[in-house]
Formats: sequence, structure tokens, C-alpha cells
Amino acid sequence: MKYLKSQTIIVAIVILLVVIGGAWYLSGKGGVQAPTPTQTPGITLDQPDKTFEVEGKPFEFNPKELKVKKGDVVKITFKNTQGFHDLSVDGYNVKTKQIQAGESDTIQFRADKAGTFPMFCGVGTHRQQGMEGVLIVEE
Ligand SMILES: [Cu+2]
Repeated sequence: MKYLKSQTIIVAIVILLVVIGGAWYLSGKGGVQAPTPTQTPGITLDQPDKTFEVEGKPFEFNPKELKVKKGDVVKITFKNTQGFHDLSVDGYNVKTKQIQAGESDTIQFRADKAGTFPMFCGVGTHRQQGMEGVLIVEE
């Protein structure tokens, strides 16, 4: 009788371990699902298909025309050589920081809409003074 009792306890412990192990396994599996990172639509961290370096100074961009294919991941490094500027792309809602001479900032996004989109400097009246260019996204 005593022998049977201890055997029952061992079986109970084994069952308990299986249940705990199973619960641990399931909770571990649930943890694998990473939360979706919050980011601006269109902004992507994928490897870029097209990389550009655009120089900014009063009051122009160089180059002032960027050409990509629809669907490309576009990376633009904006280098400010003189003055205080930023670079925005109209229609894509992307924008670098406003930076001082000697600084640079990078934007990256997926060009998922075809068309011609103005890029411009949003500081003061720089755009009106000629700090403007275009991003051409070909179908
Ligand atoms: Cu500017």
C-alpha cells in the first residue's frame, strides 16, 4: 500500500511537470510574436535599391533631379555644405532634420507611388529662392 502511494505521487509529479513544461513552451511561443513597430507608412528599414547623396547650399540642391522606379526603397543622404536647411519630399511625407553646414541627415522610404514629386527646403523662403528639385518615380 505504501509502495503504491509513492508511485502515485511520482506519477502526479510527472504529470505536473508535463503541464508546467507545456505551459512554459506555449508562453514561450507566444513571446516570439514581436510587436509591430510603429512607423510612418512608407518608411522602411529594408536594404535600399537606390542611394543618393544630395548636397544643399543657398539656394540649390545638387543633384536637383532624382529618378527611381516605383517600388524602389530610396535612401537619400542630405549633406548641407552651407547655411541652414532641410530636405522634404512632397507627397511622400518624408523630411530630414533641419541641419547646419557640415551636417548630414538621411531619409529612407519606399517609392510606392509613381509620379513627379517636388523636393524642397522648408527653411524660410528657401524654396521660393530656388531650393527645389524633383523626385521622379517611374511606373
Ligand atoms: Cu534651405
